[in-house]
Amino acid sequence: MNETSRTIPSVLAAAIGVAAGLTGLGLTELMTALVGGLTSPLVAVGDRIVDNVPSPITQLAIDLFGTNDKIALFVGLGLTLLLLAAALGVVAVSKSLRLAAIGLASVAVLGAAAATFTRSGVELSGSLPTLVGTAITWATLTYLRSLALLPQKTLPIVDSPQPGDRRSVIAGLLTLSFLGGAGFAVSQVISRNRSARLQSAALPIPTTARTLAPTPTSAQAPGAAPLFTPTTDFYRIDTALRVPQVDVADWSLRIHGMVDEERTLTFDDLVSRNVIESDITLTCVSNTVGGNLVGTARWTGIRLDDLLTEVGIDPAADQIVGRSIDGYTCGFPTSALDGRDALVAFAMNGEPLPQQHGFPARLIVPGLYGYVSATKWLTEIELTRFSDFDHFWVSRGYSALGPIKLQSRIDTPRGLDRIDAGMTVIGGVAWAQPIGISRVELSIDEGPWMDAQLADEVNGSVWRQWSFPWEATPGRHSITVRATDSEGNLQTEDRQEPLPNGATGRHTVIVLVNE
Ligand SMILES: Nc1nc2c(c(=O)[nH]1)N[C@H]1C(S)=C(S)[C@@H](COP(=O)(O)O)O[C@H]1N2
Ligand SMILES: [Mo]
Repeated sequence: MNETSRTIPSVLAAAIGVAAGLTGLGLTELMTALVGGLTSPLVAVGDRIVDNVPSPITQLAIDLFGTNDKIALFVGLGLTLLLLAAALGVVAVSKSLRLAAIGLASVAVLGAAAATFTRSGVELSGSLPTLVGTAITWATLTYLRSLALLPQKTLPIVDSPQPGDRRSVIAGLLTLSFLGGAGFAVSQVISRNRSARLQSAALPIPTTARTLAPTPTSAQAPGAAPLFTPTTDFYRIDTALRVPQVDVADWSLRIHGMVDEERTLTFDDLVSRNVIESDITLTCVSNTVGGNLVGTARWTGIRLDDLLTEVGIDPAADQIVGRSIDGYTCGFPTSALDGRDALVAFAMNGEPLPQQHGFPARLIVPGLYGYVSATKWLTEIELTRFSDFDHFWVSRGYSALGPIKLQSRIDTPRGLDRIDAGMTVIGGVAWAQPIGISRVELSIDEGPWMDAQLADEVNGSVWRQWSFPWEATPGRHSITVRATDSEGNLQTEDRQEPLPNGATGRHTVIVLVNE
């Protein structure tokens, strides 16, 4: 270590590293937003984490952060990179440039590998953004370093800087960090605009052969969640850190595997078929008892059974696999084609599917958890056998089959709500897709079970709303709900975690009633 380098404080060295990292990452993001078909290394690394973390940790993340789990992952990844970049700066400025090069190259190899070996196979252009980003980071790093290590006499500054004056270094690193930050911000704007543009290409929604009447208000119970979940509030669960942006002009749906006649549909082919609407409650296997990873929408699409009858299914096939453009797969039994409205859906609540919910088309199968059935950004339907193919979550510890379990939830009052004594309404939802609910009961303070009032049923695949007028007395009370399905099965009180095939147990809320 020479005299000059020892005079650089480590904070400044770390800041140089961070500035170099920000510049490299920000400009790489900008490049991937501008050039179609390139994957951001940040997203690629995140994807590989999502694909490989053990399922109990995924579930924990969902429990802790809910649908913000992706943001949590990015924040964690960002902080890690920040620390690495700071370390890179310290090593480069105060220790050895060669060591810094080795460090940066190692991170780059990870990033490039993550973007090359993707879920859907080997992506040859995958490492390109990482290479560019690494080059920018290195150039920035060495530039700022040389600025910082420049002997005082060669500094071409008129008001002769004092020894240790580092204005030019700080100005340089702030400028470059700003450039990186701006690159990142612009990349976000570009991607948002592209989403809006791509989505408008799917308009108008075609007229349907079976248009549903508006749902009667008698199907909505007081105190229960809205019968139809507003699209903006609809839960979102998927492994896609960056929502795939699909152009309907390039999109197609290929139906292949154990079929008599393989077929490929364009988006126009899809929407010019026999289109129907169906109200269906979608449920996530990761939903905990009382949780909100469940929502109801009016879906527009074509019937999957019609489509598959046309192509002809080999009787030996027992699994229908839905493959997404991002490599994700669902798989469910051919026996689900029993007349329920299994759909290839392209609209949700009267609008083209939002990007996050699978634009331009997805599967929706009543009665099956989303992880086995509801492939978003659908591009392939493959007929195969369970013995020949495991869908995405199977190797991660979830069951191959995912029928939705009978469940019920109290929406009002919320847990630990403080309410006034007197008449109040308890309300909520219960579901047993596709057969429906026949009874909902409540128990206050573990007392006798009392029947709740059921709102009208929309269909067996939509959650059933219920309410219960309650004379609340002062003090602390527990309210527990249980449901019975239309075949007389009572919701179990046995508690089971979401892994491997859906939570069981009964929802209880504690409420505090004022004097
Ligand atoms: N391509 C793709 N489709 C997917 C998933 C995914 O990770 N990737 N997740 C599934 C799961 S687990 C659920 S619960 C539903 C959720 O659909 P939503 O986000 O529209 O509510 O999508 C399913 N379809
Ligand atoms: Mo899910």
